[in-house]
Parts: sequence; structure tokens; C-alpha cells
Amino acid sequence: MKRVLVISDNPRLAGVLAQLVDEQSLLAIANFEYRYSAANKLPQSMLELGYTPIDLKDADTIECVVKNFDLILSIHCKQIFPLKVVSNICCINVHPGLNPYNRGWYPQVFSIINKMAIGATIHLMNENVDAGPIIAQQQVDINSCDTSLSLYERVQDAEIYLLKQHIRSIVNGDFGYSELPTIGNYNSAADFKRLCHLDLDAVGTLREHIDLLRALSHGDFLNAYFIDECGQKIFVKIQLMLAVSK
Ligand code: 0FX
Repeated sequence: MKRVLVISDNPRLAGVLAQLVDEQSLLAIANFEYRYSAANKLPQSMLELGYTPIDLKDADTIECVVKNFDLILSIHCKQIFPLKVVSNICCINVHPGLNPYNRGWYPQVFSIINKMAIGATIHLMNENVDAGPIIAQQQVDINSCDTSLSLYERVQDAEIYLLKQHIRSIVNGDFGYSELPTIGNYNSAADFKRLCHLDLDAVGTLREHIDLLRALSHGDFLNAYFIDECGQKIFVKIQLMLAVSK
């Protein structure tokens, strides 16, 4: 029996995985353990799914993981995997971006702005973030009325589609993969933070400005802001609505 460790901080995808393990009778070929990362400050929904915490920064934990598992599935994990883990065990990441474009932080945000392709990727993990060989990918179109939230929801739909198609072969270890065509580009948390601070004197087309605001509009998150003349921080988000044709 394969020993599989699933690490996720995303309740929607973790719920889908539980369903797939059941529907595809994966317990016949593997034992699964489920963990959320120690960086998750709001773990209630993960606890409800039966996940328990793991700290990938703890040396004893790392030793234990390397000894006890054959495969690790990272499904939106808030902690970076240590080198010792990725170099000793087969680690596979389900990522909300179309590698190698806009690897790293919140890919859909950057794709709305720089027009690089977006979608979902399942890939082998290596020492670089979102840079390992690709097992499967699905591209998602960007619509003119998308915000970060609406696009992210369709990217997650694509991740679910890929998981359904490939989970069995991944657990079995009989999947193919291909190297990245180029190393692409990478965005960090600091890059996202920089985008959020709006420059009221920025010069550009209205299209560019709308793209920036919709890229930073994601439900209730307070992302984009400017500082007014009194030094107050004012948050901004936009709503886009497709006209209903009569
Ligand atoms: O599941 P996930 O997309 O993120 C998780 C990890 O938290 C993240 O560290 C890791 N890089 C990723 C692969 O998996 O959920 P989230 O709630 O952290 O983010 C979802 C989206 O929400 C994100 O794409 C953009 C948006 N968002 C999130 C935060 C925290 C914002 O617009 N502003 C924010 O402050």
C-alpha cells in the first residue's frame, strides 16, 4: 500500500479530494493522512474535514515525513516545502496558475494585468517554487468582466477537473510529465503588496487602470488602497457587470 500525505489549506479542494478518494476507491491502493499547515491561522473548516496540523518548518516533523510517506500531495499549502522533503519524496503540487506563467503568488491577479496565460497545473515539486515538471494543465480564459475572484473560481474549477482526471494515476505512480518549456516569470507576496498601493498620479490608459483594479478586487479582501491628503488609507475595489441583452 502506498503511504500518501495530503497537505492542504483549501477547504473546497480538500472536500473534492475526499469525494474522489471515495468515488475512485483509492483506499484500495493507498493509505491517506490529511494535514493543514501550521501557517493556517483559520483552520476551522480544515479541522471539520478531519485535517490535523503539520509544521513543515519543524526538523523532527520533516524527518518523520521523509521516513513515513511515499507521496505528498500539496493542495494549496501555505508553507513552502523544505528541500529535504522535495528531494527525498515524490511531492506533487496542485497549483492555481498555468506554469511557467506568473508562478508564485496569486497568479490570476498578475494575469489580468500582464495578460499572460492563466489556468491550473498539477506538477512535480522541486527546489524552485512552481517550477517542477508538469503532469497536467488546463488553461482558463480571462473575460473582460472578470475580477480576481470570478477568475480564481474558474481556475479552481479547472484544478478540480484535473484532480478528477489524474488523481488515480498520481496515487498509482503511473503518470507522465514534461519539463517546463521556459522558466517563465515569478511574482512574490511583496510584488502583490506593491500592486495594492495605488499611485494616484500613475499615468496610463483607462483600460490599464480598470485591469489593475479588477485584478485587486476579490470579494471581501481589502487589497487596493490609496493614501489621501489627510494621510488616511482608503480601500478601493470595483464591481463589473455584464449587461443583460434584451
Ligand atoms: O487556497 P488559496 O488560493 O491559497 C493557498 C495558500 O494560502 C497560499 O499561500 C498558496 N500560495 C496557494 C497556492 O494556496 O487561498 P487564499 O485565501 O490564500 O487565496 C485565494 C485568493 O484570494 C488569492 O488568489 C487572491 C485572494 N486574496 C487572498 C488574500 C489572503 C486576496 O485578494 N487578498 C488577500 O489578502
